[in-house]
Amino acid sequence: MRTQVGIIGSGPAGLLLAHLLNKQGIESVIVERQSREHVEARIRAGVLEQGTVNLLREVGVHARMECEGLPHDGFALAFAGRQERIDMRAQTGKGVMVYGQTEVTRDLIAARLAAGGVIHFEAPALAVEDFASKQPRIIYEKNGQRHELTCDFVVACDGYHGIGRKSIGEDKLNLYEKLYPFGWLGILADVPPVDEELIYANHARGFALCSMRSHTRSRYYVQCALDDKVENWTDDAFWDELRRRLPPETAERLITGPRLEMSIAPLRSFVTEPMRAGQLLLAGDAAHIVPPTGAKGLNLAASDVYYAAQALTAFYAENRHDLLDAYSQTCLRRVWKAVRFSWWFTGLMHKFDNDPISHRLQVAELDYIASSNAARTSMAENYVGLPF
Ligand code: FAS
Ligand code: PHB
Repeated sequence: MRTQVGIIGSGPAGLLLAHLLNKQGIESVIVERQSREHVEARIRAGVLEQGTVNLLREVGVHARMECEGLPHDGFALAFAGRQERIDMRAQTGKGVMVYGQTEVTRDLIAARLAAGGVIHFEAPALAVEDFASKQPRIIYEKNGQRHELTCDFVVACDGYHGIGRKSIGEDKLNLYEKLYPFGWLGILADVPPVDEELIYANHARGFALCSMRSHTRSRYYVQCALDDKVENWTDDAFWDELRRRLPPETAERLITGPRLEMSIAPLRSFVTEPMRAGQLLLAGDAAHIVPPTGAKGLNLAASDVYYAAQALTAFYAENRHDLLDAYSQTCLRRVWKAVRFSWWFTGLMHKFDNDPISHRLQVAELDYIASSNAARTSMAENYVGLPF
């Protein structure tokens, strides 16, 4: 089998890339390890930057987001028993869209298949071969049979555990990694959100986040130990711990209910350099991971594939190689700024040790941000997303 661009992975990166390429008349095929049901059941990110919203509009996969998504102009920082709002719209002229990654993925898959796009589900890629040549091949398995997909280019959008990086050989890459000594315990429940906007809470017991998926479905997180387990938590234990970490008047408003889902995600900062080897490009989590504190993961995947689509379009339309040659550097310039913001915001909001001065320093910085227009602007412009 042959195509112009072979894509590994049907997460947000792979799906959005296929749509962007299709818009330019460039053919692609996606191979995805999991079933469609599995991919569409994943519960992950919740916040879309304006740039990501613009790309979904550009590829015409925005109708449900416009209808069901929640435009937000601000979020709150909760600390020392109080809540301070960061007005993104006033500080930057921009906001964000609260619309779950689960829905984005469902919308992108449905639109791709409706347009006749090819997504091979339950088709794990085993390797990428000959990516130094002009005819790289994706070796994948489907129904127990081994298949080869010959391409002009391969874009590995296969996440942190994918084979894209491994095909290049991690010994040939510069890998930067920081593991955080805690995780996020998340609950999804059909209860109204405690507030109209997101609340990021710093507390001596640990971090908490109040988010949502709609006016009737909420997503909450509490920082937990790395070795914690979902089975250690009853629903009530989660709600009690969340209440302890919120300002009293917010905690009083909390409406609780039974979990639809509960899971623990580890936190890491991870960057791969470079993000290209010959005709093989890396995009999204395949190349970098950020702690979800800054809501950057999904949005970095979007900017990577924006740059990849621009570079591939210049190649096919004008036989230009310059954007391809600059792909890695262009992506990484934005990636590292988002990695830095996510690392900084994670350091500001989470409990790292039991040293009393650590929490006092965090509260002092939060108090400074609340009282400084310059600090609020800096935080807001990073949160809404730096320009593509
Ligand atoms: P993805 O991991 O989404 O997609 C990769 C795809 O490749 C998957 O479908 C996988 O099955 C497939 N694949 C892997 N190996 C393959 C192979 N060998 N062959 C074929 N297919 C293969 N970000 C936020 O901004 N906020 C959050 O709250 C947040 N929460 C998260 C919670 C968890 C548990 C995880 C893991 C991530 C979370 N993220 C969050 C980050 C997340 O949203 C990612 O940034 C986003 O999914 C990135 O999209 P992709 O790069 O497409 O990678
Ligand atoms: C979510 O709604 O899942 C969410 C929102 C903001 C974050 C992380 C996760 O920073």
